[in-house]
Amino acid sequence: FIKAPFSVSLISAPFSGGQGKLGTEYGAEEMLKFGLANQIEQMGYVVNQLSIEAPENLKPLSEPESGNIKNIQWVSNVCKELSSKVEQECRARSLAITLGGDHSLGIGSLDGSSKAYGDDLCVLWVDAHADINTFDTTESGNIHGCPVAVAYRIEKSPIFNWVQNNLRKDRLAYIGLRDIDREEMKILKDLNIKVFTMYHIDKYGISKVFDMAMEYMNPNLDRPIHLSFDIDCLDPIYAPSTGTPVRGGMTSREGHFLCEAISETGCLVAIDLVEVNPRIGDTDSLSITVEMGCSLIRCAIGESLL
Ligand code: B3U
Ligand code: MN
Ligand code: MN
Repeated sequence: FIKAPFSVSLISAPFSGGQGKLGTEYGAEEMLKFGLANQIEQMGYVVNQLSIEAPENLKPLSEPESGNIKNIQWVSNVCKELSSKVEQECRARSLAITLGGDHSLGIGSLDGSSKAYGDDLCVLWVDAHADINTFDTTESGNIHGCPVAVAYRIEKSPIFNWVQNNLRKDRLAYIGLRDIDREEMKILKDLNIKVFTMYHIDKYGISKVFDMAMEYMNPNLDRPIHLSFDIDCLDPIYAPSTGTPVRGGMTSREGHFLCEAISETGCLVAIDLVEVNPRIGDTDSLSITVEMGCSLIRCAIGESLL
């Protein structure tokens, strides 16, 4: 793939049906209200602002029988819509930034970027959680705990038949994990997926962890990277307004370092910034979290690099 100067596409995805708490659907709106588009323009980028079709319009009249899985058809419809938007922006050689919304959207954004870039695509999934439950293993029934399994076709539900299977598990790495379900642990081990937990960050430091992730999936830094950033990878001190906070997370600097390091590779082609929930916590929590989300995005596209 050709590394080239990018324009930036901000794709609003105001959807929260991948989990049970209302509020995440306002994440994108709050980041835009904080001035994200203007901030990115100030950096010298051309910014295209778009939005997926309103999720309410994509809601099926009824959901198929699906055990405890919540909103399965709705999530599928919304992700399919997001996939086409992300693919379109990637094909136009624009950096596709999906502003969530909950992390079930990752099914759509990964499908879109991988359709545009093919199986060269490398994915960094930065999260407190592994999000790799299948519809059989999930206890919560929340699809935001399953997007990796769906996108990589570990979960083969016919509802998600439209998901193209060209993502390679050997070009996937996790960073920041600290809340992994027992069944997820088994999947990660069986499929030999590369995982850097908080333990590895503590042991080696974030810089070495990033280098090891690149050495594993992108040793010559010549493959495109999709960064799927769940704000709950950070310690709740730095990102309190999120649905499933887990203590003992990454610091603000560790999060920013990761984004800066990715920016420095010149390989970044897509970002998801998900799980900001403006309805959780007070106004201080909200502004801390929203500002953090915007700041991380700016760093990932080169704000603090000379
Ligand atoms: N693994 C649990 C919890 C969880 C996953 N992602 C989030 N929470 N944000 C589940 O529901 O699958
Ligand atoms: Mn998470
Ligand atoms: Mn997640």
